[in-house]
Amino acid sequence: MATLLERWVDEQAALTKPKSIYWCDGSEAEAHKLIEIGIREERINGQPIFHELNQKVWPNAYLHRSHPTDVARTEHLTYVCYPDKETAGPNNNWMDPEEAKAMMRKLFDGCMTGKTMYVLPYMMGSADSPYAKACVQLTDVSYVAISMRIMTRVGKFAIEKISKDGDFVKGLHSIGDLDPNKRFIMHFPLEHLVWSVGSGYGGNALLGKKCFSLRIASWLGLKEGWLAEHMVIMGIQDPEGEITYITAAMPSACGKTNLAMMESALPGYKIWTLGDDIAWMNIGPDGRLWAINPEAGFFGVAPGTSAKTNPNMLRTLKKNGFYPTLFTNTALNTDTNEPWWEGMDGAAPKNLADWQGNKWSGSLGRQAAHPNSRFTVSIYNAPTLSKEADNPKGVPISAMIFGGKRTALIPLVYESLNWQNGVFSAARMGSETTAAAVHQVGVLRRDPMAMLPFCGYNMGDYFKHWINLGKKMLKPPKIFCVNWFRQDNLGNFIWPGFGENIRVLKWIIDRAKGKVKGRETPIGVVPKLEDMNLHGLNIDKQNLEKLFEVKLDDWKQEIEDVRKFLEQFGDRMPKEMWEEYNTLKNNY
Ligand code: GTP
Ligand code: SPV
Ligand code: MN
Repeated sequence: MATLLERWVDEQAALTKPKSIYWCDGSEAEAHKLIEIGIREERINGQPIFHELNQKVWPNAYLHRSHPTDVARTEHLTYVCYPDKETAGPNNNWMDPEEAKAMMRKLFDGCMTGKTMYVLPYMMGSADSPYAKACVQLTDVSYVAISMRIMTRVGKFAIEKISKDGDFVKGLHSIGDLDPNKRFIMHFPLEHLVWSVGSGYGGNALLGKKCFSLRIASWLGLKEGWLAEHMVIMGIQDPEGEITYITAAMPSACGKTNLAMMESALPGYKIWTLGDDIAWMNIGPDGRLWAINPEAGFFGVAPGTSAKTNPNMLRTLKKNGFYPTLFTNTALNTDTNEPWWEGMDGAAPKNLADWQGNKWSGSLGRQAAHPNSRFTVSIYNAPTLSKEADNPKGVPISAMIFGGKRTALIPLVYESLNWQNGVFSAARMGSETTAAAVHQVGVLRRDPMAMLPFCGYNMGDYFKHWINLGKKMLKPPKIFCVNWFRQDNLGNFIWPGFGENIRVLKWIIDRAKGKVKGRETPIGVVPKLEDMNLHGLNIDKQNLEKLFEVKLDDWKQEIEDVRKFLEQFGDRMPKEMWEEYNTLKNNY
């Protein structure tokens, strides 16, 4: 008799009408087979799906060029569907579930004709973790199938878990005809279901990532008492050998991956990586907050990645690991058959093909690699991988960091006064937009907890959930805000960033352990300069002061902007947020 899973797959096949169905098992042989199919058979826009790169320098690595209109998440085409609009909140596009399904069914009808449907049974979280979830994604593109095999744990164990639990998270994906007018990413949180059509790009198409592990999981977290967050998980080892675990939330393309894999510029300190994008956090039996990374790979921004900024990532990308490594929309050095992007070491090679495969002339200031070009690589390739990365219980979190891209106003680092005050600091966070989504880049927008595009329900309820969880924890993590991106009068970043960020992390763990005092300001505690290790940095006094200044006049407009943002949530906004708002306002 057909299982629940088989029945569901059959139903989707009846709708999408593929020529064949292929059940993925996660094996190494399968990876080779899928890559071969992507090189020799499947086409997007008439182009092969994969191009084999120089295997001597980049073992097991392949270049993928997407359709030129399909290069980033499309937030305006992303919906959450509940029977009532209020539950989705002003932070989401909303559609009635029945209406959405009727529309999507038409787009899915026969969309896999002549194609293979790949069935990917996978786990988010290591299979033996009580916090892990079993899922299945269906897709009609080998690129998506290979990417899911890198980013999640694909294998039979997921099928076993599904038959034990009788439940799984369902994802149906088709690249469709790539018409941007027929591109939709639809979430049905009440049914643990995602339907995505018309895009093959990362967060639109790898449904285990933003769609499930944030939008649907945040809803499950609200119902079940946990948090699904857009956060790095990392361990910071100090010179005494003690490891402190922290998480850090930053909007897309604002520095998470670089932080998670940082090579410390301070001797004696070492970073251990557990995750670079998503954290699921539960209150453990000891009353502390414990975090697991549901993912198993990195889908990282290529431009700016170099031996200077992120040597550990280059080691990761060049390692000959179990899984293939993919580059998407980078440029190609046509002499050496190696990937290339802006901000890689050295000058641009003489003969480059741009991200669309055309000869690059370097003229008109056009970039050779797409600004949102990315790599997909297994976390198990990382030399910084924490030995706790697969611990089913996760790691206990001592501090949480929230950071955005702010060229002015926000200090390098400050600490909130307590949990409630910290939740407010995170909720009023703003950041300048990046190329990770399709929209105008460099515009300041409010992005609470770096979750604006990913919170799968009304953010008023989300803030309340954060406040409530704080009350349930015996020892809530300390909350900090950071900003690596403050600029001087000439528009240069003041702070060197990358490996030097360890200086800020050191202050953070020193504070978490109660080792240093700070200076109180209306927004929280900033470091006293003498407590920051700044040896060997070349920042002039005026700029140094700017990094830590909290000027009353400058904050007026920010506070006004925050009020407007919070007001959108009406009476769903918890009173604690307004208490904090009024305290901040009255301090100015
Ligand atoms: P997503 O994968 O979209 O979630 O991005 P992310 O938050 O992981 O950002 P990532 O670490 O990939 O960095 C994005 C861009 O910011 C890259 O071009 C980096 O080179 C740059 N960047 C990262 N850290 C720093 C820093 O400390 N200082 C400066 N100036 N730039 C940074
Ligand atoms: C992000 O945009 O935050 C990413 C890339 O991590 S994506 O998978 O497209 O969401
Ligand atoms: Mn991200």
